[in-house]
Amino acid sequence: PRTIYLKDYRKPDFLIDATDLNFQLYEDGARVTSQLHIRRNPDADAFRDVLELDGVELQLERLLLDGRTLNPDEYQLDDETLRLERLPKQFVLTVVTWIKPQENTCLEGLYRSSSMFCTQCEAEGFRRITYYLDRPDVMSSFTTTIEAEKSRYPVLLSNGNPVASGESGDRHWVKWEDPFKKPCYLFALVAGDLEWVEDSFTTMSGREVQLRIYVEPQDLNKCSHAMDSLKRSMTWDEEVYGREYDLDIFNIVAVSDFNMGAMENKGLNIFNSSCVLANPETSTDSAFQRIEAIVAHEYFHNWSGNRVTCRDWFQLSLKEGFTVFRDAEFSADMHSRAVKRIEDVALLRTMQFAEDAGPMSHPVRPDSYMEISNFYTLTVYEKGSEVVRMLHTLLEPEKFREGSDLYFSRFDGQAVTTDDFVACMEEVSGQDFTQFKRWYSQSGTPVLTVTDHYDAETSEYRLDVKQSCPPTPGQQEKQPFQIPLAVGLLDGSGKDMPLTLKAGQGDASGADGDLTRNILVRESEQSFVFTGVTEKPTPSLLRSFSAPVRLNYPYDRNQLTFLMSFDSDGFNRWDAGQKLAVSVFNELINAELKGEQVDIDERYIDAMRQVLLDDKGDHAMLAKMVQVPGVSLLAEQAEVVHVDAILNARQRVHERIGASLSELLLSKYRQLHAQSGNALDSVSMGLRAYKNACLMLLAQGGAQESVALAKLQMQQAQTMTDEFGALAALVNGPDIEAAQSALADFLCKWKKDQLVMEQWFSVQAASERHGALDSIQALTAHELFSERNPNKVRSVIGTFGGQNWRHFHAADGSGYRFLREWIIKMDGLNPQIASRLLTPLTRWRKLEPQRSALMQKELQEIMAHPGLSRDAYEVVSKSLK
Ligand code: HT7
Ligand code: ZN
Repeated sequence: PRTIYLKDYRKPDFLIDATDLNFQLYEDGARVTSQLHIRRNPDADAFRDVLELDGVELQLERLLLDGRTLNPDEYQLDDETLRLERLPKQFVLTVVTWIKPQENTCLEGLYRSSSMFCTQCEAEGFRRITYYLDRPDVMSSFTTTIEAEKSRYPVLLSNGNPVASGESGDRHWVKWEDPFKKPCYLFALVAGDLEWVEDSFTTMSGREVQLRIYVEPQDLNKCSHAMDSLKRSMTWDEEVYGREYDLDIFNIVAVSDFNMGAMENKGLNIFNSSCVLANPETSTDSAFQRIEAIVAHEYFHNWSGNRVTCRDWFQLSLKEGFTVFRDAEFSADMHSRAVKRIEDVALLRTMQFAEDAGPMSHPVRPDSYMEISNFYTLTVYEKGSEVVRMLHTLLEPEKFREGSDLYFSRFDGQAVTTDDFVACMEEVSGQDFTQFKRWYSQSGTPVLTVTDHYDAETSEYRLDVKQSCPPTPGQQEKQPFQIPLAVGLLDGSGKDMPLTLKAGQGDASGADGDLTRNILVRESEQSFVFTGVTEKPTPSLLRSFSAPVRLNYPYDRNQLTFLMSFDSDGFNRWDAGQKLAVSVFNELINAELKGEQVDIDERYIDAMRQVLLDDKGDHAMLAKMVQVPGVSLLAEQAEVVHVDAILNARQRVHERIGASLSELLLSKYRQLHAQSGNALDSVSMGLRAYKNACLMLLAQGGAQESVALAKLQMQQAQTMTDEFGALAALVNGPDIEAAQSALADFLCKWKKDQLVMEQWFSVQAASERHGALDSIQALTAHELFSERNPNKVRSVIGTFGGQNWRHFHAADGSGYRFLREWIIKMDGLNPQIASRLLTPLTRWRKLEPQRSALMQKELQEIMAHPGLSRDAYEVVSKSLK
């Protein structure tokens, strides 16, 4: 496959001013007639008189130029392009294609999900519908007419507003008009026998917007949470960003077969049903929170993505990084800011850091790709959001808002770049972000190594900061980054000391006397001196995770327990606990590798005890504080991953927590259980999260009492959080029979609900006890499993590869072999899904030699498979390089 480079970007030679689409939908296929009003681009870099339209798996039925049918010798057609030459300056091209949505298993373009037709066009799906200039910088006015059998497809939807409709015989049609120009990746169509819930929203200028969520009839009772979330998002975007919705209607549709979470098509968002449907009986609190965040994310794209879009796909983070930042701030405002930050940083540290250190490592703005779908990554999304967060920190909220206002007004209706975005931030703040922009162009996770020195005589406290960034594919050497490092200094009683930075010793945001200062690290080695520091402080570094870096500071365990108790920064209190836990784990792992026995440091158990004894703290936060670091985090932090040693260390820690803290855990559990109830507010959710964390710790520690408690909780549960929390505790607890019978009861109760069943599949696929390979194979043979449904494949195969460290990494290589077989099977059906399943195998270089060799062998087998998709080829070939 061909590699596409950012440096080769050229403006389009032709523009499409208007796109009129007509869809005739049938049971055996669809006829698409498009009328494209095309003209030469007056601003083209160097005009070439060749129009190359993208098209994949299309049957071309007719092609007309200004109404005249073209003969096959007047154009050239191959697998991916339709080429026309010697064209007038301006013309109407009519293209008639026949496509087969029924046979579309890759779920790009127009496809069937259950009994409906739906589309997914980002990034390059539109070319599977008709021949087109399928690139985001070609923006066009769309009208769409959909015609289908009325009884099967009473609902016909597209972007914009419905402007006409009619019927003839058993068929009907609706014409939609989108008043905003858009690139074709934002096109959408849905046809089906759907029902809907409706509400309305009055915008800040007083316009009334009709809001609808369309679902299959059995899901009507699962829409209210998404609707409320949508209205909250609309209000928040008006209040925080001054962004008003711009159409008269906003539609959401839930579909069960979808490759990602959701899609922000203009005025017609399409959602994976798991990311929009919820009610308390069937959905956990985490699902409620995830849905709220995704509804917000897609809605926010209306401005950050749709009104202002990307010039090319290298700029993907322009819309995704910014929109993730926006949705994270929304969630932080709706719930606990510290908890949201903890969740986001935990994801970044375990998954994005691993990506950035692996063979697919790429900058936030990649400079090349073979298949763009492979670049919808944690780096583009989550690290991209961290980059925007740093700009927010550097500008502070008011200036950042000014910059965002300038960006939206200057580039409204245009397709632009991350440089354009940063230029707006420079312009309003007067800051120079030349160095800062390295965050977009350099890959890899920077490492900050900090040491300190206190001088009692001068009352000066100095931080010596070194930065470096490891080599990544294609980037051996890195230039220093501009890094905002948030610092606080605690006195002996745990209080923040006012901070004064010595003049001439680097810059920092904020003012002298502030309790947290963002010092600006720009050099590879730099020192910062604080004056008036009356005693040797304990530094609280990288508060709120002010930059996406690895921080090395030689904390001793006493300092960490001190920070856990006293740091005024909630995130850093949690992080001190994490650091303490990781250092204890590393000690255990290293000892085991040397064949030695060490005791588990009592300070860790004591710190856990202190958390459990805390009666005042926020429960959602305490739930995070008692969590034992997962295998993925420990593996990510290791130089070489020794799976058995990590699993054994975790087992020992869990047993020790069970032995030392089970009384406390039991009483905490009982206390929280009595308080938690079934309400959906943040406080109740926090209580349930903490309660279920205690139950899980009891179960993992082997406490027999956990079995009876979990059974009872399951029987009496009024929310899925409690029911599923109890099931998970049984599945990870000491009584295998109790777990089997709970799984059977759960299946019997919920087998009609696909989304609940996805949870049932994944709790088993992740389980060290119940997720041995033969059980996983049995799950894939289950009548409710379907290889055509991405959610099911993710629940079983994705969870097994990504979370089940014991059985996926079985020493005989059986887990790797199984995954390879599934990757090859899925590659023939749905390459995007196959490519994502590859991730755990791509980490082979980090594993100890025997496992590493077994994993590498499976990758080589995949590589040798004939007809491998471009998606899988890119990932496998880069992993083996
Ligand atoms: N912008 C959306 C991206 C997306 C997507 C990309 C590739 C293949 C399928 C997809 N479905 C949705 C999602 C978002 O970030 O909002
Ligand atoms: Zn997005």
